[in-house]
Amino acid sequence: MIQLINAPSELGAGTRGASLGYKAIKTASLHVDPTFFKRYEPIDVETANNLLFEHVDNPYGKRIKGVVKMYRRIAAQVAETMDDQDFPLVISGDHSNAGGTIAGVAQANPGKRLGVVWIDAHSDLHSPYTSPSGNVHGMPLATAIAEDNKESAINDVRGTALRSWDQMKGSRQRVKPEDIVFIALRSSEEPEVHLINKYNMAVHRTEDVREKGVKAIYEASLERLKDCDIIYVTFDVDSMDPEVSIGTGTPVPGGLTEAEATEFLQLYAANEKVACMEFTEVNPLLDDKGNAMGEAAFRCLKATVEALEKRK
Ligand code: 6HN
Ligand code: MN
Ligand code: MN
Ligand code: MN
Repeated sequence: MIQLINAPSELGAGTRGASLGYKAIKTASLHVDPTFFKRYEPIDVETANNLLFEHVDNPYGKRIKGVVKMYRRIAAQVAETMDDQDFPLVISGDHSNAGGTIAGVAQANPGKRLGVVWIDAHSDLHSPYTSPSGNVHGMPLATAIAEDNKESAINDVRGTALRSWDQMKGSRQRVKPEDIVFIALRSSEEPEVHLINKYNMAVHRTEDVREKGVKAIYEASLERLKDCDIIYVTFDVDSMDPEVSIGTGTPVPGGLTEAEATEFLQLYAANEKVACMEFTEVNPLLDDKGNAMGEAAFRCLKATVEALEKRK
């Protein structure tokens, strides 16, 4: 059974509104498939968005204590869902939550090698030592590989931010860095590029998708992850071009079309190795075309769920 998990935390984002992403997607469903969220009623993860109203005291890991709280809650829910042999499909507010999702997948699958497909304009490989913004949604993938990247440090991190960061990244890698594949990546800062090169992570840019086609890139990603037992696929909607995805916190030109994104999601959803997926970073407050982003995300979600259903 597919289990939607609604985790509308926006503590890791730099702009406000991603906690409304799930509501935007649900509202969009009314025009397209009004019974969808009755058939796939999500489990709600309790948020800590009340912390948005408190003073930010960690410039290099803004609201990081709250993000750690969300990690624990999301990891527990994802692990429980997998223990129940259901498929967790997480709809999260900002992308920091994905670190909790990955922790939950790892927890429920001890001894299994976990690969990650990161469909995103960004690589989200920062640590508090390297982050240019201090926004924790730029850090989840570094927690999955337990990477400080101190050799690229630009920030002098101390105190509670450090303790929270150590809690987030845990003491061991949940994912091997060479088991990460990026799709539609086009905005990384220097410390992230350093890690991508150091660990030889696989990168497929939008141009590569255009040149070779979605299917070929999908197949290349599977070849790369052939020694992995299970795969987690994350879908940051800013992987799509701002023409589709203006309703997101950090849009970047040169992204996927909705059709390309949908084809990727359908292919991954149909693959038995894929054990968990996540949709993230829908922000209707930034959408200048009504709820266009929520509508596109809902169409992508529906196509994903239909492909998952066909597996059985
Ligand atoms: N996301 N690399 C930038 C930063 O502030 O760390 C942007 C991160 C965006 C994160 O979209 O999930
Ligand atoms: Mn992201
Ligand atoms: Mn992004
Ligand atoms: Mn709007």
